[in-house]
Amino acid sequence: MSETAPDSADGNVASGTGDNSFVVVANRLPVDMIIESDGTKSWQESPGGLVSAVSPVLEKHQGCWVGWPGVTDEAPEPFRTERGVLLHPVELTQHDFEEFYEGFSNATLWPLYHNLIVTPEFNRSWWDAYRDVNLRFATEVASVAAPGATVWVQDYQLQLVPGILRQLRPDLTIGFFLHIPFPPPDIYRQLPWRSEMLRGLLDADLIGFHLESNVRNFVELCRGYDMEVSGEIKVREAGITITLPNGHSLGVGVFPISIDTSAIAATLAADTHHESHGELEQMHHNMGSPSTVFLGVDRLDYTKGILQRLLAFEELLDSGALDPKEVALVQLATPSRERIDSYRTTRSNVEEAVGRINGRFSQIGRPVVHYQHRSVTKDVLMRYYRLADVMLVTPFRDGMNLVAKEFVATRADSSGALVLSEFAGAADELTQAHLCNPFDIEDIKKAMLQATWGLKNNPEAMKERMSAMYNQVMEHDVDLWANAFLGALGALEQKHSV
Ligand code: GDG
Repeated sequence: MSETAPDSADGNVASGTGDNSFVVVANRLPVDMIIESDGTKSWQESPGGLVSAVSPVLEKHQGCWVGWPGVTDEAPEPFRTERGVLLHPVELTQHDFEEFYEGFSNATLWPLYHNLIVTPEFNRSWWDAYRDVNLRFATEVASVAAPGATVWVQDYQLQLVPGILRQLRPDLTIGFFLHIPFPPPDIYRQLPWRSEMLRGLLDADLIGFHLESNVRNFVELCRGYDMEVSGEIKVREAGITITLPNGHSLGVGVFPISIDTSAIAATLAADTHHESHGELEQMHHNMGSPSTVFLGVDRLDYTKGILQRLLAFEELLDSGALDPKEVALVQLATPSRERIDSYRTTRSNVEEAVGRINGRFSQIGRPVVHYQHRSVTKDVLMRYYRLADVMLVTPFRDGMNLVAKEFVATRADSSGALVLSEFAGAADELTQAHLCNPFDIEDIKKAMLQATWGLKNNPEAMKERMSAMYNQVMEHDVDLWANAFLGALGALEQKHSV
């Protein structure tokens, strides 16, 4: 956990002078405020892929991050982190949290954009809250951004911000990046507020998506609204131009997000020290020294397919294809959106399966499934990645999935194997993984067995596969993603101002 201290001596702090030339706005700040029962307040890293990807970018630019501090009815003063990022908190009330965050963002948009894995709920008062909170975020950004600043709006919770910001501050250059999939138009069109939502987004100068298929869906939707679309889909470029009836034009492109490979390399290098003290061996020993360690690392979310991979593992143990004395599965499940019904159900199904599998196949003192419903530090997470023989990433749908890339980045020695869902965005790039259809338990089982068999019987071919994926991740890191997006945004800005 990284702790940051408010630094009220900073010149920018709390002044709201609008002198920030680069502003990122996201629903959450990269740190959450923790309030202990005695009222003591501290900060800890907030979970999730957006923070993992965007934090290193802002640290490099020494920019300003506008977002919610993770607790309701609290408005801490802006402060600068140890790494030089100015954090500008936006207050959310308990009502906002329930209706904007849990409601519209995570019970309407999240399932809608993830192809209806659960049924989205459409609730008019949640939409009102979404509009109110988007207005608040946009107003905060307008107050901190310098004249002519670049503002990078992040993700599905803030799709109205570009439109509001364009009204408030026509001088700004506005980029938008969607971290989750963009659904086929037929699904998007279920949204009762589809036109207003789309209109809000289209006031950006550049919209980025992870995948070509996301851009295709978006462009098809825009064509349905009689917008002029030109150009062709390009990767790391704004290949498509959309022109609105009012003359505003924007770029659209594929910008596959990635990970901070140099930070991972630094963590791994520092961890060599621990290894010399046998930390990794000790962890392996504590698990009962299994010959194959399977690993899952996910926010506990129904999109991630955690239950399906557990059921596949159970069937493999049941059939004797895997020997419970030889294998172990570690599942790290970070708590997420815990009050939403579908998340509660997912947790209870996962925990029931963990209990049942351990009841059926474990020895006393030697569980076959090691399950943790808490977050771990980045250092510890890296050690789990290193410990794993077979990484299991089996989402039903995922914008990208950084966990798959992080695991691969720990494999400079080309060891191990990755079982990866075809429906994770990362499958477009990590084509040497053992790909599987997460809706088909037989297919997950097949991929798990092929990976296990390959590591034992065909190590050279497995090394070639991992080495190809390692090179792919190393050559396409988060810097490339951010530089490509911001470069394309800068080029559009110049074009407009000529
Ligand atoms: C969204 C999209 C897209 C997980 N547990 C712990 C921990 N993590 C970190 C991982 C990774 C991140 O959280 C999870 O990122 P993912 O990409 O896998 O998934 P989402 O949170 O759903 O992210 C996704 C992403 O945005 C970026 O655009 O790839 O498709 O859904 O970095 O390492 N970190 C720590 N402790 C944990 O216990 N410290």
